[in-house]
Amino acid sequence: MLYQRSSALFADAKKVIPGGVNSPVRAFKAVGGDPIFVEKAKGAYLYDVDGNKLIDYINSWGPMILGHAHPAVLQAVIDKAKKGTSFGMPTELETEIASLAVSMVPNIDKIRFVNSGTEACMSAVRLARGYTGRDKIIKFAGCYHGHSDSFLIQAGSGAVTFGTPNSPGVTEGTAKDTLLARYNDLEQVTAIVEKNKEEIACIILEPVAGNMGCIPPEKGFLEGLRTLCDTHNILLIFDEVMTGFRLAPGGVQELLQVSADIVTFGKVIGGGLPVGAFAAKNEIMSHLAPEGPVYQAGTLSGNPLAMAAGLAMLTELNENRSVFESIAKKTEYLHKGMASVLETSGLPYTINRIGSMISIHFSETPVVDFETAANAAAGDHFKKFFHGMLKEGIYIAPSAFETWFLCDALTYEDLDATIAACEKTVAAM
Ligand code: KE4
Repeated sequence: MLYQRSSALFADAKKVIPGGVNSPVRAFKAVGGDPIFVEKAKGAYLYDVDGNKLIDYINSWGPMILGHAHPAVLQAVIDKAKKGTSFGMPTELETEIASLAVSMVPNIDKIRFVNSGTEACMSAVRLARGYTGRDKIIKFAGCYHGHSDSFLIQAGSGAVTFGTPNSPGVTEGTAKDTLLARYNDLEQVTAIVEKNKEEIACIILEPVAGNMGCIPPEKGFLEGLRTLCDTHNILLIFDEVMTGFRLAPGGVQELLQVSADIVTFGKVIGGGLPVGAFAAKNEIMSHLAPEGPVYQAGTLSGNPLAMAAGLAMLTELNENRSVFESIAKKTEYLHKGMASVLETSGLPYTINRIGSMISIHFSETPVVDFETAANAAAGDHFKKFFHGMLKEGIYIAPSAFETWFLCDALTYEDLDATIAACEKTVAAM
């Protein structure tokens, strides 16, 4: 595989875009080398500017659950674009996609569309604070809810601490209201709540974590958070930007039968166009402007093209619900194939998987939180694995702190090719 043109384009990009990318994770900083520039994509495949064809396990970080350039999504956008691209006025289309989303997802009466997962999570926290009249939030080390100030707080060693900003520009004033806990550690969260009685507006988490690799909740964790929130009148926010409309039509609330008070969405809900959303029962959503006092707004929120893509995507998923089992089976097949290779490699490894989300960690010990994920990511095993797979034409996340996202356009031949690539890669490590 040659990447000359990608490297040349990257050099050009760096002259006019900070770091040459519009989102840091794309820059390959965690694995080294120059990022790959894409020419086009179709189904399960990426075609880069050097003419390489790659099997894609990122799928734009989740949205492309049916594969790239899905005909129904493309046609919807093309048809809508002919009628104009943005009005800043309500359209019937927004009601259509809102109604469909509300019919698919448990425990929500209303949904507000925004333009990114960050906006959805930021707005959900503001709504929780406005609804409860409380200031503090609890988040979990290793969970990512976008780049809003309140979320860019990282525990030191995973111990509970008042957040200290880990990004310049996040003020101490903001950080003090973000309390940090360890994922899957219910005891610790309970202690934080006890210590901050009546001050916590919400607990926000990825109900299945995907930003420290894929880390499913341990048995009882989500249920325990639900009980804790009910006892202390705290709102439970499920950040389903990754898991929503991916792990089940109704997301994790449906898959694991645990209810959230507010749910946030992104990625799949936009079918690859910029869409985020947050949703809850009317009792909470009625606090949102213009109905209530909690302000939130956006020029391009509910944009016709984005709504058309999202509606086409959700319609496909709603009408072909066997897709969810199909990609879960493909993910299980891939898991078993790679595990059989890694088992005899002599390398320490563990594979986390749920539905169509999967990640490999080069660690003997189970990866259940940020600390164990960080320990597994130390050293250069992942970096070698990433580049080895890339050399074999397989594109996985360029960071150990990401999950892979499978799409239903993958064939079992693609999966076999991936397992074969894994075998060659691991043999050379
Ligand atoms: P966006 O603002 O990037 O649309 O969504 C933020 C977000 C919120 N919540 C969860 C659970 C997320 O995973 C994300 C964004 N995910 C990353 C990938 N880990 C997006 C990729 C990127 O940052 O470029």
